[in-house]
Amino acid sequence: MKVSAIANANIALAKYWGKRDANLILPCNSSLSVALSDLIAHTTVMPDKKDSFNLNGEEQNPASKAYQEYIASFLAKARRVYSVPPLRIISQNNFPTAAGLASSAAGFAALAVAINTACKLSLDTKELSILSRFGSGSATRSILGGFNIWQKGEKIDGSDSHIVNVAKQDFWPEFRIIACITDTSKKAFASRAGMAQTIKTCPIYESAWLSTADQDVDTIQKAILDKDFSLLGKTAEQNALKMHATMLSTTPPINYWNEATKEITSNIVEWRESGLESYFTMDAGPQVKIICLEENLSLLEQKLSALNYIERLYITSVGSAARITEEHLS
Ligand code: 2P0
Repeated sequence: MKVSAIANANIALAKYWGKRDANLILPCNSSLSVALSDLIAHTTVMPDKKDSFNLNGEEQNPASKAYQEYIASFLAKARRVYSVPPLRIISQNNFPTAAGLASSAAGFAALAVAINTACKLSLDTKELSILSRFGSGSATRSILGGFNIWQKGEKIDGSDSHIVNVAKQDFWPEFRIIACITDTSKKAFASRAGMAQTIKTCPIYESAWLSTADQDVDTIQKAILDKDFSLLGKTAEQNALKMHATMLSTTPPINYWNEATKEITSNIVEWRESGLESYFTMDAGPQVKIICLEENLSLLEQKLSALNYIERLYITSVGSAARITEEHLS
């Protein structure tokens, strides 16, 4: 029997950067994200003779490093806790994969939700977020719609490192996220390796990042609940820049910035100074995500469209929770 699920990508307004336990995928700091309405992973699972994985129409080699590190490792961890038979997994993203757009987050959230139904596990939201975390840390935050915290937790078994909802999808209808795609090639430095290298070599990881990361989550949570867009935007932009400062001061430097990201981000600051309020954030890739309110969207879209380098703009609002669908992939 086939079971399919859909999950939305999320972007962190307060980022996750660094693991306290690489095997269990437990973070050093809490993070807070918003679900993106139009960036979606669709995943179908069915019991089979052995595990296999097809991503975006391409059969993945089970001996490859990526398959072992992500799919095999996820299934092995899931099977330590739950009864999961060998599975055929088919997954498709409607946006670029592994380019800093949270494709693994949406993909593993959809996979966890599909497995929950296929294997009759009856998991609640918290348990689903822990299962999806076995695949990728940021997937913890793609189980629910709206605005969500991935609480870092304190326990060594990770049982308190899960999603906590801050506000539901319909809480802030005017909130918009524009994803500016500047380069769709796979990233040169995978975030998993990048985080480990940052913890190992970055001299400012503790002082510039860890000492303020959880405080940023609290500030942004309050800004969401108060609908204080300026406080939210300012804190999110600063948080992203602090994360990129730790990346850039890692040895060797992890640099996700290109000419386009520099042009877009400096324009956002300039336009803001002249009264057009928006803020930027960037993840482990050269795409720039801009947050704004609906009232400024069309002017921003117009100005961004006139810039060089942008390959594509995705305009999204606040997205929904991961869910079962009757549409199956084959
Ligand atoms: C985030 N990123 O909070 C941060 C910001 C990238 C930069 O979560 O190793 O794919 O699978 O837990 O979740 C990307 O890292 O890493 C990420 P793993 P993941 O969105």
